[in-house]
Amino acid sequence: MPEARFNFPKGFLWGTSTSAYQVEGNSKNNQWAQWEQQPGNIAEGQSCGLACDWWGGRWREDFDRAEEDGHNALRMSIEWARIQPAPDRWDEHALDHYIDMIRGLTRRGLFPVVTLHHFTDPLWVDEIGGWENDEVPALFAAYAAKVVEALKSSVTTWLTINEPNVPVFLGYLLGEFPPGKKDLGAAFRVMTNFARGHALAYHAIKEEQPEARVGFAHSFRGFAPARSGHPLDRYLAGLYHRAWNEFFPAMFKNGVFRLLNRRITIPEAANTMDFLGLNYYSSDLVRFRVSAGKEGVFSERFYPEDAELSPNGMIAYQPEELFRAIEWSLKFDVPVIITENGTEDQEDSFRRKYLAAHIHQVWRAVNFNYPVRGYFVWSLVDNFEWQEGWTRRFGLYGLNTETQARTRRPSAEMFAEILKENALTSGTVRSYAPDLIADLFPE
Ligand code: IFM
Repeated sequence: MPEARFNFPKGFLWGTSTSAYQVEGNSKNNQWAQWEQQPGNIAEGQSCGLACDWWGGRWREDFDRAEEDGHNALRMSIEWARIQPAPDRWDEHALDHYIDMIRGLTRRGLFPVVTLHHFTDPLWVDEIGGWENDEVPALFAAYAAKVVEALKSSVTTWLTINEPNVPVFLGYLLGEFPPGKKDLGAAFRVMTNFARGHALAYHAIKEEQPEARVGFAHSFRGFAPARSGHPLDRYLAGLYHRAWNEFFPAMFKNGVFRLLNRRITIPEAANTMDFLGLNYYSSDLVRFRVSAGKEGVFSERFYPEDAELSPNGMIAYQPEELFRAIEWSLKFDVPVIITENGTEDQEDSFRRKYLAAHIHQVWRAVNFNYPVRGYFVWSLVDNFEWQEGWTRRFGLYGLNTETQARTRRPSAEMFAEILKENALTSGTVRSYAPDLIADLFPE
């Protein structure tokens, strides 16, 4: 049977995403390392430990894997606590280490996309109150300038902050991330300071490197009313959408945003997004309830009853929502990179279908001429999944944390085949995700 193909444009970025704390290992000088020590914070009492040992040099073998699999890009992050271990000290050796890693990427033909902040803060920042302290945005911008000065000969594409909405919700409303608070006032303050931190870093980076492309990585979730005709479900789904999805990108376009009874104005944040990094995994239904849920809001969020779920129930299979997210993002009028998409799946029984279906949605968007420039799988190798520890395995490659051995999952093979073709073909889908063949390539 002749092969059918969904082709991608030449130069489309294909790669994986990682973050420093989750892969480097032996990262002790930040608030997450401290948070891990407190009983009850991490699943099964686990800890990050050596992680994938990138700080010990195993980035080399993993970058080789990415190159061998035909990736042309890789997203990694820089650990603020390593670069600035104390307020008055820059660690030039740590900078050299990252310079080596970035050279390691470019030598292998992997275009570097670099995140400056991915959930972790140096302990000294935590000790002055973290992002609740209004001084922290400027401190972050100074660190960003330092990194950009050191890496600008090889890096042009920067993400200031990864998913600022996640630590706001999980750290200040749900108590699942450090500092473990449930305090709406603090959540507002941190949200505002993340936005200021992004804005100040954007301007500092541009000053250092005018040709830089600067964005942030945004966690998008769809929120739909559980009962479409129910006014409170509708109101709450809209509220989640505004708070979770709209606040940061709208602020980086307009410099102002209204949420609940507040009008937050940050003039220097206007027009500080050269592109949008979109991280998409799943979407929720929202239902009103008479008592306050764990987020302090009178609602509950859940996946549709008939949704197919990842093995631990963490991710729901709703690929069309990625297309919807891309359509929603068009109003910001900037190019989009899918900076994260993927699923936990130790046995690789669900991931191939999940990835193929989402890549198909990206193709649909590209086919509509929407400005999507790249797609990054979370993640290259299993890594430390924050409060879930090692119980959630997101890698194209499995990791044995005892021996540091990597195992190539079939999803890595499938991704390599897609990249080799620069297309999702019927042959690939038939071999790796046969359940999708009738949907994607109907006869
Ligand atoms: O592992 C995380 C990552 O750090 C941020 N985005 C979501 C991933 C999977 O949960």
